[in-house]
Amino acid sequence: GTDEGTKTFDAIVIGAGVAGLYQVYRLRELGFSVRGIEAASGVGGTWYWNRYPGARFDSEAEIYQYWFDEAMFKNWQPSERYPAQPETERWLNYVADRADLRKHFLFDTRVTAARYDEAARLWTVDTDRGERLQARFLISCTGMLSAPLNEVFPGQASFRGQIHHTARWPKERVEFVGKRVGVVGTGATGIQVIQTIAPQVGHLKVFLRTPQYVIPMRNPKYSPADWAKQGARFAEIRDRIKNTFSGFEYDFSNGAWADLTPAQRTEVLERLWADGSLALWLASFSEMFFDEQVNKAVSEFVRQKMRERLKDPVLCEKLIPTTYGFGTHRVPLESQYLEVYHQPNVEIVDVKASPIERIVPEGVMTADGTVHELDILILATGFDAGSGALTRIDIRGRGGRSLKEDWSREIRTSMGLQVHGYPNLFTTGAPLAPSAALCNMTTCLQQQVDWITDCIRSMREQGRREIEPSKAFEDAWVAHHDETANRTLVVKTHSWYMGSNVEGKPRRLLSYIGGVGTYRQKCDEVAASGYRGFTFA
Ligand code: NA7
Repeated sequence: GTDEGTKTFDAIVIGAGVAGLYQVYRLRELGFSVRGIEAASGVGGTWYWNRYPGARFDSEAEIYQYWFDEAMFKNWQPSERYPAQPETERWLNYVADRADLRKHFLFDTRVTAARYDEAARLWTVDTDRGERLQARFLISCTGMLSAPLNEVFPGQASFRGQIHHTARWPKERVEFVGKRVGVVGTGATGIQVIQTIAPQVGHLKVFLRTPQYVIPMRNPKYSPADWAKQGARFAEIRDRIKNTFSGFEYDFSNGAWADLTPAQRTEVLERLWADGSLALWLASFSEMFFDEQVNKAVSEFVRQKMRERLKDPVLCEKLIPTTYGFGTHRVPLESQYLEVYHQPNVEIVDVKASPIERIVPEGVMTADGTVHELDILILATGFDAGSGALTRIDIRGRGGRSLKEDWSREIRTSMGLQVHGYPNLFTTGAPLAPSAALCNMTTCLQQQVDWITDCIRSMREQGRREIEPSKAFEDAWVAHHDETANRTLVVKTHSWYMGSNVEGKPRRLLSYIGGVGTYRQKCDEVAASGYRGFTFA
């Protein structure tokens, strides 16, 4: 069934980010032929594209790691607890070189379409460079937050200055000194940009719609001695993060909220606040996610911390959230973000009261008719999360069915690993698995890649050529996912977690919220049962 001149592989992996690199490594180790395809010019995925000023992760360097090579871990010296994008991009290049992974990838090549041939049981993949490749298995390592929302406003093309979405930041240096700069968006990304460029710009306008609960990051430098200590804990860290709620080292271990006195609760919150990590969110009190009263109390604790820094009641009014609870969407760590608003050259434009209507040659026009004149406009407007990276490829499964069409009605997967109707397609970072929303990404992505790799290996052992989750299995996973999600307050808050940041996107919590450890167990049980719920050919 192969066309003349079409190259055929055991597997095609889309993406050379954290997941794609590891997926290629694992399959090659087992002797499978693999072709990786990457739209960027280099490896890194998220850490290739997100070059905006201030980009960094909120996972500790010792957990944002691979676990397949202990010496690789030990020989990389992170400079600090939360390294910035350039260092993380360098790290992924170090990994790619050390494991000799680059040669398996086509770079500067975007997958445009993928079609499953039911008779041949092969995927045919087309690229924007006109290549056509075939493989038994297609594995998407396309990232959860990689399809940027960069065409947000009418008139963008008419803008006379520079306009940059944070996830499409140019490699060339952008000069801010003396410039009139506007930032749209105050999610985790916008906050990092704002706090980083505010000291350089001439004038900064923050187009603010929804304020955030923020936690000050504590980001100490890591000396070689510090890293040697982490290296000595390699196996301990690796094993620990597999089973926590969020794939971080810390976990809920402060006792039940109801059992503690108010003073004891405050003691816990103060201690985790001082840690300057996401522990206050992901390892304080799990009741915060379910119980309105607990959530209210923790939210008020965070608000009070913000008030103490902001001082000015007008700023408090604008920058402290009141319409949703702490932790019901992504909590960003920040460094002097709130203090930025004390600078005389920083101005808040309330676009809740008066939304952005269009971009004009001079800048941003809001509904009240004001034109905000700018030299540089930064769109920190986020992503079509979870589903977007896949629906931007024309993926066709059984009977020519289209993933884009299917997901325009309802976003469904089987444990985020496969989709009914799309045999031999495996997905990582996909909807309905734990991911960026509530997981340290390296933890979750390696677990998914390991599961996929074990599945493909077991198919080879058994002489099976096709795998697909049954409709019943998928229904059951979706039901379990929804039931878990709907017990939480997360589903009541507007954000990309729910798909509500994209017009017309069907609502569903995109990340599984039953816990990383629980999810792993469920995946392992399916494998141990001989993949019950999946059909083979
Ligand atoms: P987010 O978290 O989706 O944030 C996008 C921001 O852009 C958010 O503040 C939005 O306000 C704002 N936005 C989007 N469209 C508009 C319009 N039309 N007008 C005004 N404001 C707008 O994206 P990030 O890139 O910050 O973070 C994504 C994830 O990447 C993050 O959670 C980390 O896990 C890594 P809104 O809240 O919708 O009112």
